[in-house]
Amino acid sequence: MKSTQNNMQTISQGNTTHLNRLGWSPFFQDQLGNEDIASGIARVIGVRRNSLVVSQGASEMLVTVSGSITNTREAAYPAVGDWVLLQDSFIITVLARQNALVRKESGRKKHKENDRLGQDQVIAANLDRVFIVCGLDRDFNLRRIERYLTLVYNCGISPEIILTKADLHQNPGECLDEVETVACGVPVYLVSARDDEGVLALKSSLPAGETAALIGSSGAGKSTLINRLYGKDIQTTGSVSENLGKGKHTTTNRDLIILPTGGMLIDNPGIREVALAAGDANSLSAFPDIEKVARSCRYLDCTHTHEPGCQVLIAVSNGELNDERLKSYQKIRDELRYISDREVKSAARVERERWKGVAQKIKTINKKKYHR
Ligand SMILES: Nc1nc2c(ncn2[C@@H]2O[C@H](COP(=O)(O)OP(=O)(O)O)[C@@H](O)[C@H]2O)c(=O)[nH]1
Ligand SMILES: [Mg+2]
Ligand SMILES: [Zn+2]
Repeated sequence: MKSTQNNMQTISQGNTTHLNRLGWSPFFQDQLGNEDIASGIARVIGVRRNSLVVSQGASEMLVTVSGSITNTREAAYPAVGDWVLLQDSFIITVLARQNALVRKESGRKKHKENDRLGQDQVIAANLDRVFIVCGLDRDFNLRRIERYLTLVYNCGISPEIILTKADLHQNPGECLDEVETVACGVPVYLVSARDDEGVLALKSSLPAGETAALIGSSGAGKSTLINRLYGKDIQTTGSVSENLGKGKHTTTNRDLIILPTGGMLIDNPGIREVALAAGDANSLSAFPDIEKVARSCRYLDCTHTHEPGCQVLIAVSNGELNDERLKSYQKIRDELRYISDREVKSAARVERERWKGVAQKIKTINKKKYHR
């Protein structure tokens, strides 16, 4: 206890005001032990192929990851938004995350051959909010929004929705109404390149010291929006940058942007496939309307596909629930079941291996005993 207090003093004498601006909080402070006093604290604001950009509030630097971290699981590797401890220009510790936006690694085909799912990939860590960005052009898709909502809820973060390119749609208000039917109370913002109204509303909702991540398809307008919120073109936008962007993400591009107003935004390269990571298949926060009706189904484990006394099917036939939305719900639910089954199985396999090892040891011990 005493050492923590000493430690706090040491840090507060240092650069804690700078760190607070980056979102430093007691949650992270409490993780520090006495031995950390000499280390620098920093937040990851950019991830490059072989290095990371970190900020200490007043200064930024390029660092690499120490060997012990390189060898850990993908999910434990520092991600944008992580708080880390530095020694020289090495990251030696990644502090425990308050939360993380996680999805399955893309390129599942590669893993299919091995009959296993991709690893969890951390998109961003330590977030106050996540904005799902969707353009009112070809990008507009309610089913994809539902998948994103599920992804974010499953990470324990409250999602919000931003509809961009309102200027490209004849009747953006109609889209807004449609999205509100799947948003179920989640805030929805409408923005356009043509006017400032929506952007200003969004801007005023971003307090200093808070971190928000933007996710959505490539081309949805995330970087354009960040530039407008920033008041200057700092992120590359458009299809040209997307083609160049693959693996060539230049160092001029930041992943975590600190707005002049103090709020922080995490830009993300477009997600081609919304691959859900694990989540509770029996409670889908993105579908409160369906789950509410489902509570009156005759069977507790009703799948809402054929069961007699299924209130969900009745609601669909009455037109109270949308059929497409029910299908989307069932698809997501089945997917999450599949993922958690796989994870349980692989955990069971690990356990079996462990016991095999233990049994082997016991055998050897017994052999020694009896052959004495
Ligand atoms: N008409 C219109 N075009 C937009 C708007 N926002 C973005 N764009 C365009 O959409 C393209 C992709 O935008 P970008 O910000 O790079 O998308 P990102 O991949 O999500 O970062 C660019 O050519 C932008 O100029 C908008 O509100 N209206
Ligand atoms: Mg972009
Ligand atoms: Zn049912």
